[in-house]
Amino acid sequence: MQEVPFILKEIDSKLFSYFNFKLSFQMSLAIICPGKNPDSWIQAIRELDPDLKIQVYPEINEPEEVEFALVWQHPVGILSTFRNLKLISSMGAGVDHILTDKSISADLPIVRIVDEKLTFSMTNYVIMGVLNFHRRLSHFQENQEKKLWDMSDPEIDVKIGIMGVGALGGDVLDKLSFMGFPVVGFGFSEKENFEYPYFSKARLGEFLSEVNVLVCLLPLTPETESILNIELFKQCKPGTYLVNVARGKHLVEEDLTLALDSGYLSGAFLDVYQKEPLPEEHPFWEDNRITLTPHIASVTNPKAAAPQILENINRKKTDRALINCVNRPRGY
Ligand code: OXD
Repeated sequence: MQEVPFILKEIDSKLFSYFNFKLSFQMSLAIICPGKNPDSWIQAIRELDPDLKIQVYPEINEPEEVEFALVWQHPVGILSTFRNLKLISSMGAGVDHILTDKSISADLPIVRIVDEKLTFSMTNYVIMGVLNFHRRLSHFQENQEKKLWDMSDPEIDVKIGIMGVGALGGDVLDKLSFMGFPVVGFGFSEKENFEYPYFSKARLGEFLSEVNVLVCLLPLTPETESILNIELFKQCKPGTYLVNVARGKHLVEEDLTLALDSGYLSGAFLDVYQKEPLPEEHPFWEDNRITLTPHIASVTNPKAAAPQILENINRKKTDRALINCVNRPRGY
């Protein structure tokens, strides 16, 4: 038998390894959420699609297989190393943690979670903040500590201003209004035929002069960062109560203390901070005008969110329109 020339053998083995690689190539989902336990996400996704290969950061051994990524505060720059990436899903409602990574290609679609359970929890949290002020709960708790029976001023009349009237803010408006509270909305864009009195950006001062409870549910964008600052607080009705459930970066924290000291604000109910976890030495811990919780207002439930993550993966695979897609230039 004639000997196969060396060069052909070489080509043959290259082709073999190429096809072998192609055959074993599997699209996969990368879960990247450093500092968070990914187990409940893995379980929720596996229950719905046991065949989808999942790689969990930092053990992403086949980066070329990553076509989909599910992320929460990923290390900046990592997503652009997946050359076959087709879709990025946020683990939460917010996407500011993704959009701050400027290395992500501008045409990669990003989707976020819009979920009834998330909305339900957020609305209930805001209602709790509003009721705390309206029914003076912190005040009566202080009286309890002093064993003081004081029935004066049991309620404060409130009119609530919601900054950010998207999926979450819209539900908060509906539920508070249903409970009988007067409500108004504020947002950066113009809106026609909005169900509630609505103020756009140019009428911020007017909006602030109408309300004595201010709820921030705005998306974090370059335009909304630090919007809760002393200049804004000066335009509020004296003694306004602030509820911030959006992002810590909306609030200039020293300005909150200043506004409380000056009486522009009378108290605050906070769930988010510039730095999380809130450092032990932070003055907010000891300020009894502030009620604080550790970013728990509305935590994504992986079981509830997994179906829409997989729905989007399937839509992407078959080139169909995605749901809850982020408008990249708008930033939310
Ligand atoms: C979110 C959050 O964006 O939890 O969902 O902050």
